[in-house]
Amino acid sequence: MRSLLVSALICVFHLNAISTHDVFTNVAYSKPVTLSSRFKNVPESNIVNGLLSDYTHTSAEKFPWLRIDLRVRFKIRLIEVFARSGCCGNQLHDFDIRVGENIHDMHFCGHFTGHAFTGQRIATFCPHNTVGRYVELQIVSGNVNYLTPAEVLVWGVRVKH
Ligand SMILES: [Ca+2]
Repeated sequence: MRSLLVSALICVFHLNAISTHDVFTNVAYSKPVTLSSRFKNVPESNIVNGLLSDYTHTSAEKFPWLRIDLRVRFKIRLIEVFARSGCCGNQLHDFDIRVGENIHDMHFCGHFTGHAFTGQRIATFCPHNTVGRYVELQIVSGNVNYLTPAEVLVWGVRVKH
């Protein structure tokens, strides 16, 4: 009887542990994207369409940026950025990633130093318990830059309150 009770308690604890486990998904998929500028008619939505074979493209700027609006608040753990896959991966370089609940109050999540290679995946873990609705990526070095990632994945879980 006693062992049965212990087993039951372990089972309840185990179920509780499972039910509170966060399941992170790519919450950037198909969400609205804003670019600091747009090169020709390359769609900004290309960075959230699930394909690594296309990309978006700003005009030449000193510090080009993009912003994804996740629509609601998420706890964000990991952000993956993919350089374009056909050529020119080195256009993606020296960028900051910021996350915030308000576009006027963005918080540093991570930084990539140097030039990406073509097709490179760059993974950035945000600080523990990062919560936000907006994700920004901005090149912060150089004078003439094009921001041309192929895809951005934001791994998050919905915040209810
Ligand atoms: Ca894409």
